[in-house]
Amino acid sequence: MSFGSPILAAGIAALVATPVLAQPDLRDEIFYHFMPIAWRDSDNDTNRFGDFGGMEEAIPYLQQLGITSVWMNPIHPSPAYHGNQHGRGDEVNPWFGTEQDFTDYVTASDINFYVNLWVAGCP
Ligand SMILES: [Ca+2]
Repeated sequence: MSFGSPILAAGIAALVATPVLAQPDLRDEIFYHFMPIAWRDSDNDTNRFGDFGGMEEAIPYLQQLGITSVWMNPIHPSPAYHGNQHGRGDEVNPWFGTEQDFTDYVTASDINFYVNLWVAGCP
């Protein structure tokens, strides 16, 4: 089986080989789902796309709602206007910010984050 990208293949192999020590029981999680492009713009860019800064600003709101996990549509570079169809799964779409912005966002709280990765859509 080939995944196309050696980086993605290595990432998937690492996930499969690494035991998960503290995986939450998803039946106990309270999820909030959104499309990153359409949620929380922080920099008033031309298209008013959502971005990691805006998502991070919304963490107190999510905590107030009692959210324990966030489920995001793909955050990877995309040729599609909606960002849901994506290319490389090992990069973040610059519409949303940088990899450091993403890291800052997902480490800013104790909320769990899940990102859709359409493996069949990766080149
Ligand atoms: Ca923006």
